Amino acid sequence: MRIDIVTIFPKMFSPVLNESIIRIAQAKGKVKFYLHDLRDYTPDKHRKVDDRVFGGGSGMLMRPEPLFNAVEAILSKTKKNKPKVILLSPQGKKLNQKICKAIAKEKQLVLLCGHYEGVDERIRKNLVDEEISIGDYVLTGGELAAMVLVDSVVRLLPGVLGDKNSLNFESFEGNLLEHPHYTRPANFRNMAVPEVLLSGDHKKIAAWRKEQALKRTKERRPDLLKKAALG
Ligand code: 9D3
Repeated sequence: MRIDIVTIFPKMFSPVLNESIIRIAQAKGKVKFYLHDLRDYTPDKHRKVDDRVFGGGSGMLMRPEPLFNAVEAILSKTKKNKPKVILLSPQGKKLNQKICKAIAKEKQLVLLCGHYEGVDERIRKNLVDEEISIGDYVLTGGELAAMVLVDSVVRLLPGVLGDKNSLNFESFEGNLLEHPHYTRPANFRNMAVPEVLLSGDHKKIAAWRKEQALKRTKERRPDLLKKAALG
């Protein structure tokens, strides 16, 4: 997968892209990142990316020229693919694992990081294929949201994670929270691991885990149980 990221803060990305799974995915050739400083695509010498709102009101908007120029420059360099252009914005569809899986099937993404009060509506209407939010809280811009999207999508690319692990996980994904997990020592500062997990009785262990997962989901995320019942 090729991922182009358009942002006024390209330096924010290097620490995230150069650690852990994302770094390994690049080393394995599974993903390649191209960072674009939006100010390089401004038509004026002041490198201005924002402007006031027509009709009045407080705050500034991303002006259309730099974003259109940036996306067009990226498209002209990558003619083979038809990239999916994604705007990170609080008005977007709320990200979930199903959307991550769909995005992981794309050959190329162009991620646009919004700022200020938002973007000129012509960007949304004529440049963007999909608008994504990462949840109902206010960020200062789209950069951290783009990193969340990248992290959740790159780990799904074939060959990035051990496939055994990921397949195991799929069967439960989105339905239930996980049961509690323990590792050694069996007794740590007088806090004991539940007896059943040390019993070697795999049927009993499976039943305990199922029950714990249900209990935990009921307590913390009843919304997930409702969805599981419907699906
Ligand atoms: C006063 C209205 N605000 C909307 C809640 C304006 C506004 C606040 C923050 C507009 C943009 C932003 C910057 N946020 C993002 O660009 C953003 C975001 C977010 O704030 N929350 C969750 N997901 C995302 S994706 C991009």
